[in-house]
Amino acid sequence: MEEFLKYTKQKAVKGKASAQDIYRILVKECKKRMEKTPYVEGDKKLYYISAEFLLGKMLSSNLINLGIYDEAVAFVEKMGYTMAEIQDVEKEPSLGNGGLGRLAACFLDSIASLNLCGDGIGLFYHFGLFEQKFVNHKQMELPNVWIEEPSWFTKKDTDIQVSFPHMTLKAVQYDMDVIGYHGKKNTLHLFDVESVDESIVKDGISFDKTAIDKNLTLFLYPDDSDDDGRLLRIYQQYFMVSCGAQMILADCKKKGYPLDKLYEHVVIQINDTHPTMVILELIRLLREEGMSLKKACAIVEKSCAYTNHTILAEALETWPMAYLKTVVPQLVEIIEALDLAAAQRSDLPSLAIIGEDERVHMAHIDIHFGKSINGVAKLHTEILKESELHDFYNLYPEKFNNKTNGITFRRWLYSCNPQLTHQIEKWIGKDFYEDASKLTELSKLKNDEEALQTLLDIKQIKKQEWVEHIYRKQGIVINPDSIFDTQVKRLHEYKRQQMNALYIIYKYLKVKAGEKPVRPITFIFGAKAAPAYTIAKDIIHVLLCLQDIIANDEEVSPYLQICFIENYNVSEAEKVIPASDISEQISLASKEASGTGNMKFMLNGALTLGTRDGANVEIAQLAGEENCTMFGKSSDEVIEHYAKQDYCSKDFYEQDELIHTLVDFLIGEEMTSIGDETSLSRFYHELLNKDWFMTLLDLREYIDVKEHMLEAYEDRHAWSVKMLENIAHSGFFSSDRTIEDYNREIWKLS
Ligand code: 8GP
Repeated sequence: MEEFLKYTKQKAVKGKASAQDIYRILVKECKKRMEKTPYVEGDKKLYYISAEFLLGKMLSSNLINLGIYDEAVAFVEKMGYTMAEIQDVEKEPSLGNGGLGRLAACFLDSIASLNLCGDGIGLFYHFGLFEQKFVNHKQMELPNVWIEEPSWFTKKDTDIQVSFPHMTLKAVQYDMDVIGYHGKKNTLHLFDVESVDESIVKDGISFDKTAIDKNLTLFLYPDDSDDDGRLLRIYQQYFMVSCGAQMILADCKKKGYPLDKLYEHVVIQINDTHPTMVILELIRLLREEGMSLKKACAIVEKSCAYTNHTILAEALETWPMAYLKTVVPQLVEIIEALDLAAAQRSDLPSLAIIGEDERVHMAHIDIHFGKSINGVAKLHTEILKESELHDFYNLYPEKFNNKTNGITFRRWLYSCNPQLTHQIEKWIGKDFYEDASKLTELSKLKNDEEALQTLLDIKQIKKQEWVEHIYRKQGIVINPDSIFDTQVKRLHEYKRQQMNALYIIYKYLKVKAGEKPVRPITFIFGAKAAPAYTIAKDIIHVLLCLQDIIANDEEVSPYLQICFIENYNVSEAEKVIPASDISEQISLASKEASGTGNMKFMLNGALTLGTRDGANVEIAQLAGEENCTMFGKSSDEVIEHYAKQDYCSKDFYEQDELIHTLVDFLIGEEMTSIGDETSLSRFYHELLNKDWFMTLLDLREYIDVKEHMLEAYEDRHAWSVKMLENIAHSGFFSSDRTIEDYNREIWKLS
């Protein structure tokens, strides 16, 4: 680390080094070492194609994986800063939206750390997912400007071009080194269009959706509520997969691999259906190489695997054939051929590639013409097999498998919670760094009063840090001795932030009636709503209004507080998760495929308050039911309600006085005096007349168990034992384990 020392001498003496200066030095040092790091080599290579890579800031993560984190911290402190202050300088890449994108980033880290040869392929969005601002209790969207110097990405020479009917777009390639933990490196390849033009973005995030050459890589998930938006998404998807497929085949040719043995050297993991067209594009390119259609299909089927991340019907992409004819006419003949081939395997209309409505079912292409389909938690995979994709499962039972999600502990423990990490090292030694299952040894401390107190003390330190952070960021003063009850995730009705809001109304009314909680509670939220998702934005509005009503009520504010984190992203998650006491995982059972936030909270000693959904089920099994609070109707019951169509929210409203009162509050005097009546009443009517995600079904039980949980917090000893047991049993959720599973059962890399 001579670079650091040289610098210390030059600048420290003069006392002039700014946080920016130090950040630059550290990036330079990392990049120097990364350049020297050899690539992981292998006879077979994985390509993980994804519309999103929600990377988070990269400095700490790279320092950790390069093995120079402690040295860097010492340097930073010598210069009079904390690592957090230096890390703050970096802008977070805005290349993802939620779980699926963050999972892709954790996977890249684990793939390299396990010394597996595997690269990522995606798009280089200039503004990515929008930046969220709150104005008048509402979400506003702005372009998220994140590209800056120094950058972890390097522009590479490429002659890749992608042709559409009226234009050919030249690709620009940005590569980022992905360093494994004390190991070698892989690459993330992100593609941009040469003709992109940032200046067409006006008024927040509006732009001309038809100017494809200029807009293709501006935003992640551009608004698809109209035809132009939907066409743009197809342009994006095809551009991404065509660049990827061209790169993969060129790599193979360069290495001298015969293309008819592609599957021996290449495996492509398709992250949800956004990259599905890679199957079609590979077939097209192989045919251009002179291969027959039949042979090309067979080779591609053996090379591709698909991960499903959601069972929400509206998220399973189907594109009208007419759109595909407009954007990718060169693929249409292949789609029709695959549709015929699929029909020969099964004549069930539910398995067709081209539906009767002339829409192309993207997931069906993956399942028929890929070798594997996996869900992301045990329950999710069971639901896929038993109901959602049951006919497919009957046809291809051998293709279905489960890969329960995981998270990289290097970011979600070592980097975001060094205090806890060091303490764990003191307790059980260093082995857990390489093998997370070793964390179970922590259970031996469950009768050790001193250790348990240390756990509580570390939580308190993290709470204090967060309180200071949120004050600096949003000017909100939070009581660090309150209970931190946190729900941070994308905003979606199925995740039921609205149920939490109704609980807060319940609590508010209780305090007004003189029933004060033993200890103050801080309800923390963080969530972005898709710009065109009106009801989700209404829910944000409800929460922001409540935040204000409570803050301005002298009777209530000493006991209750809401803090809605603005522009919630990976960096915010890294700060709030270690500080939280309660992890809200309250989706309607059967709807959350897995969840990965739930795992991050568990690892950092927060207790789960959750439904039996997604990976919550596995969390409760591992940590022990007694160390979590589970509630709500089971996924079987929920699926039955959908089948019978017998859930009626109005019945709950009419038959339960309490629910009636809570729901009415939404359009009552307090709310309408500061909120937007149209938005509030739209949401009120949605709850009463539709409530597609059954908020009122579980509300009563939610209130009951949450009350108990808050009471249980007062037994600090018992609570700390639960914290310990959660941390001790979180090792299974390391993404290293997940990646080992993928590799053993699907990728088979050496
Ligand atoms: C998410 C699932 O909702 C979540 O349960 C799961 O943990 C995560 O994927 C990783 O598997 N799904 C998405 O993020 C998703 O479907 N995003 C679509 C908007 C693209």
